[in-house]
Amino acid sequence: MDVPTIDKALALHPRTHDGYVEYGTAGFRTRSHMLEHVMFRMGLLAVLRSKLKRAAIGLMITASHNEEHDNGVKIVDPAGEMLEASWEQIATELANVEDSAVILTLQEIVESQNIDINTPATVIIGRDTRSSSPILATAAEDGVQALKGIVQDFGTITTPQLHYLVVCINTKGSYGAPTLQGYYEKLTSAFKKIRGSSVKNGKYIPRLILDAANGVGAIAVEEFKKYLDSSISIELHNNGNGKLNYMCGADFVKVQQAQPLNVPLKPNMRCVSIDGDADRVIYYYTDEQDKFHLLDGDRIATLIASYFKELLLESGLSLHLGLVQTAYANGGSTDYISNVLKVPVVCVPTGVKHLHHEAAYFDIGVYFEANGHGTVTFKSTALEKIRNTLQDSSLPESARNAVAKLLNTIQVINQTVGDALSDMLLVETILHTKGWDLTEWEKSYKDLPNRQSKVKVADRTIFHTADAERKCVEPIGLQERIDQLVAQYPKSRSFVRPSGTEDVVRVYAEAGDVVAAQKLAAEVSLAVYELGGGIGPEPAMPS
Ligand code: NG1
Ligand code: ZN
Repeated sequence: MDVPTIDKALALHPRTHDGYVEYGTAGFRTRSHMLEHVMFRMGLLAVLRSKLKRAAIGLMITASHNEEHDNGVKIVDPAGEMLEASWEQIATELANVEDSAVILTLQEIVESQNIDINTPATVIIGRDTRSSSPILATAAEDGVQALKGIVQDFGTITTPQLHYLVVCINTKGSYGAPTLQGYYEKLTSAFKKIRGSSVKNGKYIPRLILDAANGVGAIAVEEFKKYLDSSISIELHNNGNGKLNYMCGADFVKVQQAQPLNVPLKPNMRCVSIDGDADRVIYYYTDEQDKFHLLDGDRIATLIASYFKELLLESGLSLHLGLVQTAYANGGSTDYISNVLKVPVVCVPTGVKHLHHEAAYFDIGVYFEANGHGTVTFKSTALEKIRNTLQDSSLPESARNAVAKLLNTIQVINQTVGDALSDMLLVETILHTKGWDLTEWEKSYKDLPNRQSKVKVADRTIFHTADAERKCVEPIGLQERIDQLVAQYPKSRSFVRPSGTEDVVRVYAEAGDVVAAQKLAAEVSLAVYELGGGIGPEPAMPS
């Protein structure tokens, strides 16, 4: 390690405040002015991780669906997955030590992880459109260069594009060409091939309205449009002409269960919202009575799983298909998956890192958070089996067609991480194949009415959960109180957990009717406030 060089760079990005930052659900995320030294140090850390893994590591500078004043960084491991859990603690420690202890901490990491410091390192950097992102990206680059790592800066890109690029670079192009052009070409050429020239089918019309949350996804949508030609028409709104994530985007639409700002909705028109870094997607429409209908991540997961199940049946392929959800999945969807689709379903803690990991146990693993973050993973052995089956000339033509369709569909999917725009192309492919509009899609099952709320507490680290976050073990007594409240409402369920991206405790409640869901969410919020050290105004009961 070249100590004078690191020292010099360190002086450019000093730790100017003593707020504690933690590697949470999706990396570090907080007010942007608290992050410059964190970015510099994550540049350093990414170099060490790259040396250890002998592969390129990714750094994505974004705070996703948070407000403009926040920012953050997600570290991407060589196979495109989120940073390995054991390194989250290492990252947190390095982010928080005094400037004077940085070099010592780096040396400790090198020793404890047995890193050969002479191994070359590459760090791939991307950033979203926030005004704080360029400065933070520079800090990260300075960190990489201080440890003599090579920086590959892709500038302003979406989070899933960064994951894609990391995988392509590390697999020397076998997943796809390691360029943005490669990304757009791979996804869109498969999409266009599947739909062919008859872009309309039954109730399916190749037209949609897209709300890009005024984020980086808008840039990607404009690019996609060039490659998609006339295969689908996308009317883009919130393209950056308004405030990032303000009353728009996938998170707003999902949590508020309402239409976004500045998107002119026509009755029954298919609408899509993505989030600020384009890794979440949500569908919705308003009917003739102006009633809002949401088709969220659970709905997308079930659509995809049912489609793969059909393709597997038609092709005669015997592969293990499974679905992964979190506690936020609507009870209506879980019922439908288990009892109608009859596909195995697993529940894991919040955060794609948990979902992705679990999905990888299935030959074909469909995973989605209710908020619209998810994708499909395929085991390499499954891919091989599918490819070999295509060569089997003894198969009936219908089975061969199903296998070919399966292979093309796989190309539309960004398997490296949830990708709003790849997921959208996949949903569009399935709706087109089935000849469905959103009302047809919605018929498959009924969502239970649900509410999400947030409670501010003095210290959210006192909250501990178990059973994939469905039970709260601390503060003591809170779970008993939740159980008593839940027992008052038929078909209800509620749980609480500390957020990993905001300084709040989240409350989820669902019940047989809307009023009950609202009341339950409010009562559980009050219990959190009373037993968990709530601060500020007491949660209000619905009027
Ligand atoms: P937290 O803040 O830990 O609830 C939120 C989402 C996660 C995930 C991350 C990362 C909900 C309830 N939580 O995490 O699912 O997407 O942000 O962006 O939607
Ligand atoms: Zn996001």
